[in-house]
Amino acid sequence: MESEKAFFKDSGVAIITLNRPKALNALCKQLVQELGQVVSLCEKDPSVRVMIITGSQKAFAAGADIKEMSTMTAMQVYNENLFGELDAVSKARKPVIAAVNGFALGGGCELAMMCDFIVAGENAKFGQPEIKLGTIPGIGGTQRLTKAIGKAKAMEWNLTGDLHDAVEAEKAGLVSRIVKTEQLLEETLKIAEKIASYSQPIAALAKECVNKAHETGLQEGLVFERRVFMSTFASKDQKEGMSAFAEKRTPKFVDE
Ligand code: DAK
Repeated sequence: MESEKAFFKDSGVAIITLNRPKALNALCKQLVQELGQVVSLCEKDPSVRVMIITGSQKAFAAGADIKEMSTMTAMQVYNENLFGELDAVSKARKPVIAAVNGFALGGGCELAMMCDFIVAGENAKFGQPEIKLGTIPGIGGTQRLTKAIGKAKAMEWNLTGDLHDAVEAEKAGLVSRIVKTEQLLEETLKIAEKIASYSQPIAALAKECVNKAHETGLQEGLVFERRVFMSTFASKDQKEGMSAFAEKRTPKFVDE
């Protein structure tokens, strides 16, 4: 197995670890296939409420596997729908957090950006170095990155291929927070467990609304948000959440 998963059933958080140390977790076809399968399984597994995708202390993922990719033809890339399995990450309804230590380069940075947000260890390094290889990003490095950090920085990152540390990435808005390298998983778990303690459908709706902001104009997004807000009032969890507040007790959400 090039990737592995560990379940923390009590808290509902699944930790998916990229595990290909000999190549700094470079995304070969097998790893990507397994990752897509594991994420799809987690989506279906009711005991999983939130996913964390992480790597090692040295590398989240140093990009697509350059050696495997180098001899591919354009038609092979198209016919195989190379890395199409990663749609499982970007289209997941459950929250997915990237916990990044070390290198998140090329496809690795793009994978992290497919997650809902990125928590970075102090030693994290991000970049889109494809230009150095005579190519460009293929799964969001020019698109999601531009939406995340704006045109000027995304342009510079893509045109220079330079690496950027965690502080720079956080300042740019790519990373939601920085934690100590050794505490990356522990800190990310705390965030994931907090999210897992809330109503799952309400979290999924909140996620849909934030994503909508990326895909549409402000007025349309505001109407969408208003409709979704209204729909939460049809849920048991909204009634429970507000009653619990008034009664000064912890809510017991039932995901309905
Ligand atoms: N691919 C294959 N092997 C890699 C690799 C990669 N991306 N990155 C590292 N490795 C391997 C190294 O070859 C080395 O293997 P051995 O020589 O020991 O066999 C081992 O990992 C350790 O790496 P280094 O010896 O280089 O370690 P250093 O600490 O000295 O340097 C580094 C770390 C991360 C700075 C360096 O390894 C590096 O620059 N790596 C390449 C980073 C990179 O250029 N990444 C972008 C790859 S292109 C697509 C969608 C997406 C993509 C493509 C298509 N479609 C939908 C069509 C994505 C493209 C990319 O990501």
